[in-house]
Amino acid sequence: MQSILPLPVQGIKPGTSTGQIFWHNESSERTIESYSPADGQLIARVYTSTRSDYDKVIETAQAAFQDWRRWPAPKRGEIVRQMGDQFRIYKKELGTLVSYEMGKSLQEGLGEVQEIIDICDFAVGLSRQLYGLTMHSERPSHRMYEQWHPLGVVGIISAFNFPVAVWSWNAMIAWVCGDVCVWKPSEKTPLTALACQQIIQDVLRNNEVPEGVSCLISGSRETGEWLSRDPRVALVSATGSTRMGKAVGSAVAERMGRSLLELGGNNAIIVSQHADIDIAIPAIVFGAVGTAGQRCTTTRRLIIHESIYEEVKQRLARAYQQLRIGNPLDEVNHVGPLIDQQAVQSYLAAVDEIRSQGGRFVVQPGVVEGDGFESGCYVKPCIAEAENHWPVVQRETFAPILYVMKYRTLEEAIGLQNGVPQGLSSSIFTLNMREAEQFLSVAGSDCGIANVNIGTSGAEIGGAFGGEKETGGGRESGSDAWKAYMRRQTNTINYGTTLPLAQGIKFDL
Ligand code: UN1
Repeated sequence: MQSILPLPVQGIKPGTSTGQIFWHNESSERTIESYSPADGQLIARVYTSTRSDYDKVIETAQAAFQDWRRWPAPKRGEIVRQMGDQFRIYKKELGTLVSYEMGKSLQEGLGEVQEIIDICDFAVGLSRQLYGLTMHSERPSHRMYEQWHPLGVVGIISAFNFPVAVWSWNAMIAWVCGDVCVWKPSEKTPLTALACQQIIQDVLRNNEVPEGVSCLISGSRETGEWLSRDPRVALVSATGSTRMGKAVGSAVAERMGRSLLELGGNNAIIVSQHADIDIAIPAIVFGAVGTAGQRCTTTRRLIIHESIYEEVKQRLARAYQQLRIGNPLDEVNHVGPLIDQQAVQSYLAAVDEIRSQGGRFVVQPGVVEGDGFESGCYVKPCIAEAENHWPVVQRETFAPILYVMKYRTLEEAIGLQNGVPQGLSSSIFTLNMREAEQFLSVAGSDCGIANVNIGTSGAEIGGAFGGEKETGGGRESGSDAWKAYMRRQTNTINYGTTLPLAQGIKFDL
């Protein structure tokens, strides 16, 4: 069995991988250090790509596109099918590495690899369904139809919180569409990205896939800027903070490129007086503390009907007492660490701000210390009574902080739910059909995802994933999100013997 990491791990050269990992002679002296937030250990150093490494990667990717785009889409699907098989084989190893490098629970690390497997299956089917429409022409003996062609080089900027799944949502779909991919993973999780390249390497080699179809570059913000500003990169798909997304979006727009943005969320659950509270409680707790509050779909706000406010609050406080915080690789634990100490600082800053604004903690915050917590990255999930308009509530803090507030009428609840700059995920717990339908109606949730009787996180890959407003408007993964990775061409064919013009225009010579 091959290792899921190129060995030796220490001192990996710029990760310009095409499956066949390039080993450039020239490489920067600069490295990224990957520390595990689970135990604070330095796992590896990875060299960052230099500008000249980057240019070589893009040139190789461009050349690969010339060939890859001519492969029939179902043949490209076959490559993705084989990749899915590889991820099935290495699910445990990759899931464990995700858990160790990123800090999410092993269950969630494995779940993330399952998302890769699922999107591979989805993409294989899709490879036979990249449908265009046909139209009836207004002119006799004319045929009109549309077809979808690949875009070219797709840049993928992914975040630390889903270090491998988000890449796969983009890459697997882009590949069946005929694009080639250049992946810049988060500098906080470079190893899991290398592991993915290693896992698909044999599939690329054995099938003689042109070198450059799958590329990896490593670096920080500057490397992302190269992608955003580069007219050779047709589409930049970026997942991360709204701040990063604004920078990427405007740089790409400046050169009339395409971007697909999947940015911050500030997701709320409305708990109606008609809710089944027994299912609402675990959904809220998983949504708020899962991945230690570091999903973009994390439940950050809870809008509770005043008649059940005290009851829900108390039941949540009791549920939070059961939470076990600790090493994510130990399956008894529910909550792992935050990604790094900088994340702990922003958690603490948010806690201070909640207090100074008059917020009252129902479940107390704090940093966990002592044996097993030496990395300094473990924090206590907390619940605070807060008001929706406070600046701290209006912004996304990537930590397990849940704000609770009450409402009287459903209109008021929907107003609070929508009353933030972000628009990713939302949900309502109610058994009342009118309430549920109102929440999903045109006058209901303004988010890209709106659920009934399930939480805000844990979306399946079959749906289009993404959100509105400052979340960026992009859609990834399932449904017809594939269209973002292709260009549409409208074709009109005249098989007659005359040249009638559209709109009845006469032009006789
Ligand atoms: C993200 O947090 O960036 O819906 C993605 C979910 C996951 C994906 C989250 N399937 O929570």
